[in-house]
Parts: sequence; C-alpha cells; structure tokens
Amino acid sequence: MLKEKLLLIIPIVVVLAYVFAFVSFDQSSNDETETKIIEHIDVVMPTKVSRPGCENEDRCYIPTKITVEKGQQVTWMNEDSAFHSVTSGFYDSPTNLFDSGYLDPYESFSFTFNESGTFDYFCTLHPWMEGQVIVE
Ligand SMILES: [Cu+2]
Repeated sequence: MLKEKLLLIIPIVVVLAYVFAFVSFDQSSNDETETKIIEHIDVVMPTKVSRPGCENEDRCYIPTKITVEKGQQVTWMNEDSAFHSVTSGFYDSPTNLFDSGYLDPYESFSFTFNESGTFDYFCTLHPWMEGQVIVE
C-alpha cells in the first residue's frame, strides 16, 4: 500500500520540480532582457519624421534636448520605418565628433560624451531633424 502511494507521488514531484525550474528560469531571463532594453534608450526617432513638420512640434528626436553628465553614454533608437542618422553638428556644418551612419528601423546608436558643452546633431537624410545633447 505504501509502495503504491510512493510510486504515484514520486513522478508528480519530479514533474512539478521540472515545471517550477523552467518557469522561474524563463521569468528571470525575460526580466533581464526587458530591463536592458528600457535602460539603454535615451532618445527616440519616432515614426513619420522623414517628412518635414516634426521640427515644429519638437518631436524629430524625442526628447529634442537631453542633458547628461560628463562621461555618460547616450543611446538613440530609430523607431521609424525609414532610415535616419545621428550626426554631430548641423546639416551645413557637421563637426565629425560622431556619426551613426544610416540607422535601419529599430537600430540604435550610442556615443559617450567625455567633454562638457552643448552638442548639436542632425539627420543627414532629413535636414529638418535636429537635436541637442547638453553635457554638464
Ligand atoms: Cu532622418
């Protein structure tokens, strides 16, 4: 009688242990990925900025102006369906400090600002797209 009960209980315990291990592993890896993605994006290039107009609403890069501390990395994410770039300076006078090149949809670009100052940037494909990083 006792042996029969044990034969019934052991497989159930084994299955539960497997399920628990799998679920807890799955959750922890998901949480980690999610946190990493949220943590790293500072500025977003939203949809429909490849046509003029976003500059009137300060939404070509969101936020248009960002203030960071010296030594901090800034990450841009292209959330549009068109290519965009993050290029230092102005369309008429790029400064060669940083240039992402053409960013694919959902591609990101990061740059670490090691000197304080005000750094303007723009998109080489859409001259009306302008943003600014203020490093304190
Ligand atoms: Cu653009």
